[in-house]
Amino acid sequence: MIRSALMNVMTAAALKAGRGLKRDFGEVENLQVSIKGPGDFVSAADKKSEKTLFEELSKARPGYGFVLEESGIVEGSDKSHVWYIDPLDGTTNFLHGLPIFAISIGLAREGQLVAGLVYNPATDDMFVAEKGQGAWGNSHRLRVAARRNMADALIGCGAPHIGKIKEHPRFQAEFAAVTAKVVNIRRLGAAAIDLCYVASGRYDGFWERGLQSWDMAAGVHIIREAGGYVTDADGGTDMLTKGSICAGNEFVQQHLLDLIRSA
Ligand code: 2AM
Ligand code: CA
Repeated sequence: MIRSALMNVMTAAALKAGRGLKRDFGEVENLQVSIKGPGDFVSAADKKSEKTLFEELSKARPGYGFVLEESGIVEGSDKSHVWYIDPLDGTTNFLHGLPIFAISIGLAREGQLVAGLVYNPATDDMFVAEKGQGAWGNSHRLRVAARRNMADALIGCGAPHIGKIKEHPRFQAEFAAVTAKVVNIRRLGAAAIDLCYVASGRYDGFWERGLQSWDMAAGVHIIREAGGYVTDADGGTDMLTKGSICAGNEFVQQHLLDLIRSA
């Protein structure tokens, strides 16, 4: 467990927003059968979650800046701190009644990630990390998996949706290259949770393109504090600006990166 003032603030905000999301998730199932579907309802749930997170974090840490999925950039008077917030990662899952979604909160200080939290209110799974204090999942210390054989590695990925059809050929080539070398592939649909699964050793590695900074900031920090390695798809450290990510332990990350670069 991390007992710090910062983590208390982050956890309290996530639990408050999470209560609302969980309530709304309970309604989604009933809306599947309506002609209009749950689209507008989910969009409102997403915005409500963001409003709660913004208000709670602004109250507790006045002046910090924000990068928010729904509202964009909010400059703060304190130029050295920025929150990266995804109020509902895994929106498509939420919309379809799949309990794989999360609130993701990352904090950067002077441009360096220093804290991360990913919370799935449907399963009550909470992943947190703070610089120098390790990564934790529901009060257990997290460590990336130790596997050093790609043929034993379970690899997660994210696929571009129908609106990004131009990205499909590259994804399919990468998918083929990775499938040929690893034990199998998984695709959950919530990048923040996928990254925590790398941190907890459930996945040996993960890659995805077309993400945003708020999808990744918390998860990147949590993986690093769990002893893992993270780069963008070109092998650099510009994940948050390039929107691509490749993660794993030192061995798997390097081999996975080689596979997707050669695809
Ligand atoms: P979201 O649910 O917050 O949109 C799925 O592969 C992952 O991609 C999810 O984490 C999803 O986050 C993210 N993603 C980023 N941009 C997206 C977009 N424009 N449409 C759908 N998913 C997106
Ligand atoms: Ca997201």
